[in-house]
Amino acid sequence: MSAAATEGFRLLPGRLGPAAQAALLDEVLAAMEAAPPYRPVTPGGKPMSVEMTNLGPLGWVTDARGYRYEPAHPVTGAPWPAIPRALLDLWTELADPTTPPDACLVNLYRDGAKMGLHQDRDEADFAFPVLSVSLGDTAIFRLGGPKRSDPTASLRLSSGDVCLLAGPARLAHHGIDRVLAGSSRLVPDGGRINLTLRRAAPRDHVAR
Ligand code: MD3
Ligand code: FE
Repeated sequence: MSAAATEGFRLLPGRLGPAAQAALLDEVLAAMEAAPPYRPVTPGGKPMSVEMTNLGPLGWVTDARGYRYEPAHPVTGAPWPAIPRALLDLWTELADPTTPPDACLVNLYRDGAKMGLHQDRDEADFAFPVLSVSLGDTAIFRLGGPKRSDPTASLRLSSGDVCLLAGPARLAHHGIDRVLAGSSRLVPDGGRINLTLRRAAPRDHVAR
């Protein structure tokens, strides 16, 4: 991995044990009943292969109008479900002890889904880290640097792994090359769920 990408990147393998993974998955699956995963369309008009939903006051969406954070599900119009306590506690411990996250993007990778190399830059303040939790099948994750042309490294993200992106790593390019189908039995009907906790609004913004 390049030095630029490594600075501020922390992988905590198996940070959640089997019982914590199962308990968190139960909560996320219940939330997904209220806020069903859907296939977002890029501003360029291409449906993504990853299905998405969100938890928390704000959720990341994309459509013909662009990338942004919205307070409601674009299909149902309902507010996003709450972020599970276990995730809020993880953020307080690892990301920021005082400012809570206001968005949790839920990425559902079923057969063949992947995510191209990109940066996360739709948030107001990049000083806040992004915290990721992986559940289910193992992903082949690609991490580069601040420039698209920077060298990249390939890493595995397995169920229970937690990943913190802070400092220079916060603006690193990254993506999911593929998911190893059948590598975990956690997710019903197979696949992978990735949860990314973010602070989308400025530090002083009060969610309502
Ligand atoms: C590195 N998700 O939702 S999580 C995304 O596994 C996203 O679903 C991937 O990229 C997934 O935007 C990767 C790990 C991750 C998340 C955010 C990052 C890595 C990151 C932000 C900056 C750099
Ligand atoms: Fe990302």
